[in-house]
Amino acid sequence: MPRFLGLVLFLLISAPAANADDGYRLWLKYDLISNPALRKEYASIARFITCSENDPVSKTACLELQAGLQGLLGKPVPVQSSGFKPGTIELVLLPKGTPDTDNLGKDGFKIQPGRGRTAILAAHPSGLLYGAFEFLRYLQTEGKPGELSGVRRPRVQLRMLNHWDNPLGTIERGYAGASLWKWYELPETIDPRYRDYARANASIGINAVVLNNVNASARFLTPEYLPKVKALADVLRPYGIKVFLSINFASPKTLGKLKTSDPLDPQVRAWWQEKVREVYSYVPDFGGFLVKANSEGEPGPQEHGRTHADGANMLAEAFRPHGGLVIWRAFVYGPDPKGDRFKEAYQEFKPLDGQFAPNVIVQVKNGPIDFQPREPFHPLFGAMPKTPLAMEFQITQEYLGFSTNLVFLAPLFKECLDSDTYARGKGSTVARVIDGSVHDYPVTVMAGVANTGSDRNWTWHSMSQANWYAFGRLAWDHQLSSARIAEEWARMTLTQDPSAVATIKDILLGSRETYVRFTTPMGLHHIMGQGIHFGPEPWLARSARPDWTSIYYHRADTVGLGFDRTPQGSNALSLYAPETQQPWSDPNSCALPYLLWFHHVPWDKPLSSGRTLWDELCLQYYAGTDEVAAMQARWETVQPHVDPEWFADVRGRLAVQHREALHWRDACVLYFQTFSRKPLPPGLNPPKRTLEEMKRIVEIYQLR
Ligand code: GCW
Repeated sequence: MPRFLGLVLFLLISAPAANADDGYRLWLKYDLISNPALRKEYASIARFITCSENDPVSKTACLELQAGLQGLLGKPVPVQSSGFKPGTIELVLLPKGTPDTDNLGKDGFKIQPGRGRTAILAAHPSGLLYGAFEFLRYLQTEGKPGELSGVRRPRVQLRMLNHWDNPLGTIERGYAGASLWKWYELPETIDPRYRDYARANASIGINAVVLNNVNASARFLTPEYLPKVKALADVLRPYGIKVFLSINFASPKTLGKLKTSDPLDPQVRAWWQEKVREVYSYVPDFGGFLVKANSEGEPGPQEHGRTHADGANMLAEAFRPHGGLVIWRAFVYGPDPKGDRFKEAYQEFKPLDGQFAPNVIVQVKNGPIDFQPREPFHPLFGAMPKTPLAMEFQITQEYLGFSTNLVFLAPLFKECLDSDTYARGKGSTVARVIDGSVHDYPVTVMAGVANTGSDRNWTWHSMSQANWYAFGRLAWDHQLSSARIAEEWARMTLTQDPSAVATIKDILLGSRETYVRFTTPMGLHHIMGQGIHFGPEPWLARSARPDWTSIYYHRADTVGLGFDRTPQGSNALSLYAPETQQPWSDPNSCALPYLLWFHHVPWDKPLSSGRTLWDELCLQYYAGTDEVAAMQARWETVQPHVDPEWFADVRGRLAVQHREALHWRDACVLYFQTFSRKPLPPGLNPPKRTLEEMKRIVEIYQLR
């Protein structure tokens, strides 16, 4: 064989398959639609695009539509600025005063299929952008005629990612590599990834981004960093995305060299006003500040004897001339060993309702503790009628197995959004508090702590891309079901094969409950490894603060398990409306997923399942672990239908997840057994490892 032929053969064999999928393209693949009949049908309605608008966002809409259609249909789709030929998709900005414009609002759009022409109508360019992506989604998910037409409007105005990215490129609680933002080479060098990030966000309706960590460095407000922020804002703007920054409340002192950062000090107020003016000189459409104050050691107004409202209002005043917002976080808790962390944000913020300036929004985590695998909704939702409340979800899996575990978060988000606060009677769901319809909030925000990073596939665990997708879709429309979101994502990202789609959807939909079962069943919470928040450490009894230990939360003793939050205990239950309290207040009828959130339950108490607490607990740990094995088996069945690289990646990670589930199961069952002093229920094989061995394994997780 001639030498060069050998080389060619070698290259052919060793080159990755043409369709190898490294995950970079996310759900925006735009590969050729494989069904020829469908392709033909779609091609007949998408032969040309007409777009006469010249603003940057409308132009983006047009180019995205063109690129997407060309990929999906496998042929050029020319763009024209006017004219009409059969098969035209027309992007139309409705003139002000057209009856439809009010109805569509800022970001809404209407798709009107007609004979030979499909119109995408909007009142603002961003509506055209979202309409273009909706049209593409319709093709990508092989939509049926009739599904396309109609008006779509987001239910929440600001659909926002919060990046916990630091100036030196690390990400707090980030598991997908380094920060996307290469601060050291900005503003001169613009990584093409910024644009791809913007596209992905725009395709799911995300329109706001906080670039840096809430544990904020004052550095971002310096003349060294503001040009970098401007460079990023310039890339994101054509995709309809506004930029926000997290700030450090002590900046007047650290950066401005003032004697104090007291929010009522006139010099401090003037400093912030000047600083905000300077920020706007770089980014004229700047969104505002996100603030973590007097929380986990971050500076804030309380050091100066002032309230959260004083601090927020001072900043709000600085933003008023520019139309910007102050998003003030409610994640605060004090180290009171006798207190209950569950109640602290409520006690701090509820009395301030009505005291915040109109351009302040208070951002509340979904649950009262901290992004646990399952939490009851935060009692502040529904309790602050005069203060717009933003939702803060966590997309990065800080407490959900980082990126080695497959956990689809849409069901977690939905469970919280669908909870009823009863603030204005039945149906006052958390979702309706957030979208402003319960209390008529003038500004509405849903934020998610991002799970993106510099890894090629953006999220490290390739299936975690679904969580970024789900967050955006739910921020746009909280009425979408988890099942629909899972199906859309699977079709756009992985396969069109109906049985494989069904299997992937099932895996996704069950995954969060499985994770809860093998880590924190029945309402256990905050029993994970200290510091890194990974793996089980239910025995953790000493830490810098009592509310960072595990025993503070599970309260195991020889009598039973769980945190009594009834009137006999901390009475945190009383923070909820009576109708919300009712199903949780009686240990005999409390739904099992919430039981140990609210009750200290005797080990041998019979539960609604017919088993005792101890038996049920063991069963849950074992069932959760077995469910991971079942996920592994189900994933094997999709092999013929998904990209080999993806398949192998997920297969490997599921194997890791199974090993970790066994750690959780064995560690927790053996540890709680030291209190229950009971054997495992019949049919369950006792762990092969001892508690001491488990402690050693977990200790190794924590080693530096
Ligand atoms: O969940 C905790 C995290 C911290 C985080 C904090 C917060 C950014 O462990 O890493 O800090 O919450 O939300 O402020």
